[in-house]
Amino acid sequence: MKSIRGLYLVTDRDLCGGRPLDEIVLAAVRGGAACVQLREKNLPTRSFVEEARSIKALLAPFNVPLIINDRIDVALAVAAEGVHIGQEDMPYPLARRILGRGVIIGLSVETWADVELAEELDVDYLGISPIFETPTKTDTKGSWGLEGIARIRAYSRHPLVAIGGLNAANAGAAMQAGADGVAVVSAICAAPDPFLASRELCRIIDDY
Ligand code: TZP
Ligand code: MG
Repeated sequence: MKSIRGLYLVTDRDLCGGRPLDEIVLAAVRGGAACVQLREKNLPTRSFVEEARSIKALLAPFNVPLIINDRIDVALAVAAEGVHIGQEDMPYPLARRILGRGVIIGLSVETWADVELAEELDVDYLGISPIFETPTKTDTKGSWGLEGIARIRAYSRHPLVAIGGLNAANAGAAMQAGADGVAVVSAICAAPDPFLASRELCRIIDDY
C-alpha cells in the first residue's frame, strides 16, 4: 500500500479548462492512475479541506491513495494517505514526526545534494523534479533529463517518481531510465479526454 508506482496524477485546476476537478480525477483513476496528488497553491484552507475530503471519498472505491501537496494540516484533517513536500516545505523529519509512520511522505529532489541528503531519510519516494522544462512549473533549478533519472536510480535506495514535461511520448523512456512511477499534470488535466489520456499512459507505464 505504501509503495508508489505507476501513473501518478498531480492536479492543477487551472489546466482543466473549466471542467470540474473531480471529473478529471475520476476519469484519471478509471483510466488506471494509481495515485492522485491534490496540488492547490491558491485555494483558501477551508475550500482545500472540503475538496480533499470529497476527492478522498471519490478515490476510496478504487483503493487509490490521496496525497496532499505541501499541506500537512490538510492531510491530517482529512486523513489523507500521504503528503508530498518540497525542499522549502516542512523539513522531512518534522513532517514524519507529525504524521507518523503510516503516512506516505514523498520528497522532491531538485539537486544532487537533495538526492544525497534524502538517502539518510526514510521517505516513501522521491519526486525527481523536473525531468524536462515545463510551463506548468517554472520556478525550477534546471532539469534532470532522462540521464538524471538513471543517475539517481543507480545511487538511491528510494522509489522514484519522475515529473515534469512527461507525456505519452516520453513516459516509457522515463520508466526505462529507472523511474518507478511517472507523474503528470497537463498530460491528463489539459487532455481533451482525460480518461483516454490516462489509459494510454498506463498502457505504456504499466508495461515496465
Ligand atoms: N513539479 C515538478 S514539475 C511539475 C511539478 C508539480 C509540473 C509538471 O507538470 P507537467 O504539466 O506534467 O509538465
Ligand atoms: Mg511544495
